[in-house]
Amino acid sequence: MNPSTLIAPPALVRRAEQQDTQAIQALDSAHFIHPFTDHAGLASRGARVITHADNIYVWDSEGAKILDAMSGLWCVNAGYGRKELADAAYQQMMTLPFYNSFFNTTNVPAVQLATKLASLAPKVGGRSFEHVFFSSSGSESNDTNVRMVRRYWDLLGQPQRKVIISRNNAYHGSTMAGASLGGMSGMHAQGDLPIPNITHIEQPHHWENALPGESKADFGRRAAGWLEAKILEVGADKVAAFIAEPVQGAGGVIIPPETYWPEIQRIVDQYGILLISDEVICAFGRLGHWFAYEKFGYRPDLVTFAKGVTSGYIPLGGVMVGDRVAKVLIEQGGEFNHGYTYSGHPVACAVALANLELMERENLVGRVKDDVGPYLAQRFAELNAHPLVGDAETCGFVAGLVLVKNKTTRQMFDADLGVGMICRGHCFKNGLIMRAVGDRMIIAPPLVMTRAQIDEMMALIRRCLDATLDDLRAAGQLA
Ligand code: PXG
Repeated sequence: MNPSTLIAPPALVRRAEQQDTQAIQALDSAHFIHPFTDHAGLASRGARVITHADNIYVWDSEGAKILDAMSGLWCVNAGYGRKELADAAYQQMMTLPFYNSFFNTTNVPAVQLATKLASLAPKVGGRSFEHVFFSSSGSESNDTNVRMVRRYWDLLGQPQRKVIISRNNAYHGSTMAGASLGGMSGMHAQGDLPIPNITHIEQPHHWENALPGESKADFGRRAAGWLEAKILEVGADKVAAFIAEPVQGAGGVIIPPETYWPEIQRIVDQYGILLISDEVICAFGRLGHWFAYEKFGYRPDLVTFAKGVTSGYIPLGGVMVGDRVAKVLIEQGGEFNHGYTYSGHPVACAVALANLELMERENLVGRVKDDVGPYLAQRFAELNAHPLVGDAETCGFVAGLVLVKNKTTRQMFDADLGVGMICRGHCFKNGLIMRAVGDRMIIAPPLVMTRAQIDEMMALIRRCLDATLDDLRAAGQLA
């Protein structure tokens, strides 16, 4: 490790720098159980130690500067190194670092944030979101959704409405309810999931699930129809809610056809079931709107949020509770026996307020919608000409492409080859963080990214695709 190659890390971080990378890796392996990690494999390689960050870049303990096209984990919307957010946390910690909001108490930042979020949530079809329930993560928020939805139907005298319909390959978190709502078979296989009364339909993934020659529009309507078929299979009087991400994130940036959401809205309306929009990734400017349901024009009853609300600077999540549910819970519900120690944490809420203020001041949402978002769309679509690339498309500031063996026949590579991981390896080597989901390569850049930085990122992506192509040619996997 050569600390002199590091660019002005803050003092606190520098202390970690002065330790040896290998020593940190050894301690990491000895004591730290990471999320979703094969620890035997990690111990043999050693974890990459990320030490500091600024704007859209992170640095590791070996001094490598890496363009973070994943915003940390879909969350650092305002970019790294924002002093305003650190100041907000400091001020709030010195004023009131913690107090609970259980026993008829409240705190000012939580009230202000709830008010602010209510004002930012667009009203569609006469429905509004005047109420917010706070948690500390997306997973907790989705557990809250399950509790709230069941409570709602109990209060309405329909306790048999227990079933929540979700989608295969969805991600809704890692708690028991979150993982059950999610449609990740690898997660279900560990832990006897899903929990009862959660069932799944197929995702609206045109590339994988369309019939030969089926247009995106036709496929979108057909894919929405799977919800109606499932409602009828379960029994319409037993279905409580449908939950979905506006655009599936962790599943590989699966962007639904434009016809999908309107048809979903028609179906949930027809059967009177609640609609939950899980916007943990998609809200707070990611798709060029404060909330993504506005982009697609549907009317959810509950909206899950987390990540971007604080730009990831501090854990905070929650549920925007629409009038339909709030009215019943508040007017008929009495005490709802649910809540977390950190619901409405004053420091987290103060940081969120500072983050939203910063996003407004810098028009981060508007520029994704009208400026850098369309520019990214244009530049990313150019990748469709690359011999390895199928279906490169963006939605606001998320983007995905699939690495294919044959573009015309849509033949994929043998999964054992791990082509996505080969590409991801090249990305790291070339100073770019891009995620692989199977053979899909995905990005979700910080919203502060400039056009020049988009060009810089696209040059890196192209270089990594070329290097992957060279490897595959050398291995005789391509013509
Ligand atoms: N819902 C959605 C839509 C998410 O993307 C969660 C809920 C859970 O949030 P918490 O804060 O409990 O993690 C998420 C989280 C990936 C990846 O590999 C994505 C997430 C988390 C971890 C990894 O892309 N999204």
